[in-house]
Amino acid sequence: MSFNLKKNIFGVLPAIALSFASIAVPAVADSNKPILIPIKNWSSQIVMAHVIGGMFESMGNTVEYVPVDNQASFEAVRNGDLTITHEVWQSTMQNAYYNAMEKGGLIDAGTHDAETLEEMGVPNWVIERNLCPGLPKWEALKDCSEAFATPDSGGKGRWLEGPQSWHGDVMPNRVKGLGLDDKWVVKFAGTGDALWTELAAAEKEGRGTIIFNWTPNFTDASGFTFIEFPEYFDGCRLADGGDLSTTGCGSPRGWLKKGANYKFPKSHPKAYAAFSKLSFTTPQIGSMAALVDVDKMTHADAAVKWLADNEAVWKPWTVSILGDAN
Ligand code: TMO
Repeated sequence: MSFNLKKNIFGVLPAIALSFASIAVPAVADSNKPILIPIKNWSSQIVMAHVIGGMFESMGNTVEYVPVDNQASFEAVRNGDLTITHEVWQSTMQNAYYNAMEKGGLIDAGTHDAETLEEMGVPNWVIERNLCPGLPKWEALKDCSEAFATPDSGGKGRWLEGPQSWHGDVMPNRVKGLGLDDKWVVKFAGTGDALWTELAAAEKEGRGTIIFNWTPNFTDASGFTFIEFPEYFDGCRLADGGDLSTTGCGSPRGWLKKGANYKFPKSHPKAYAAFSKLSFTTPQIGSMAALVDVDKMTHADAAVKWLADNEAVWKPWTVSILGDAN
């Protein structure tokens, strides 16, 4: 087995084999098969995919980026169509994550330092201009919907949710559960980027806006306030057994996890060790998003810059216990 692996590497990657030969040959080498990394549809996830891919490449691995639907991606990790998943948001993804784990094939690869929240909110200037007196308490929404009406909202306030593929009907059920459906209507953004377009447009036009947003994100730095809804509890949502007396519950503050296909630690022991060690903070993830959403870089360029600016953060994760940093 180790003979075959060695032959494989020496045959297919002669340049790397040479550099191995000039130092000690490590006891366990990573497979030369590409590590399959998911690309979803929000900025920090895509930049982080390239950041982690760049880390793996710096260790001599090859990577491939695979565009995936978020909810289907956990099954893809389970069956090996993806090697890793690097941003598992508790509030909206824990069910799919634990379902895949229970079926077998997806393993827990640790937790980021950042705490997460995915929730409706307003840019701070909505509060400063007092466009909805009483915010951030949700009860304020009973009396300010007119200030949030748009041409497509039929006279009600527009509650701008992210793309429907992210959370299904959680928000329509929230609005009904809170008894706000005669005042507010949920509209789904076509893309994540449409949320930031709306933020900029509303500020320019000086009108109120309420959008779905999350932390960590670039808006942590620019000023955004999440609305305080009735507290989340396990089972309050419709999909988890709740009914309209409970679906008004807000989102939980939660963890941000990583996962991997169960073969990853065996096929790529060094990359797996680095992946299980890596842990990003709220400002680190916010800065990955900001390079794209504020500075307008491409995701790939943003990752190159982030890696160059943060070597002291990520390099230590790539050093294996064999002292072989490759
Ligand atoms: C999964 N997201 C961070 C977009 O809510």
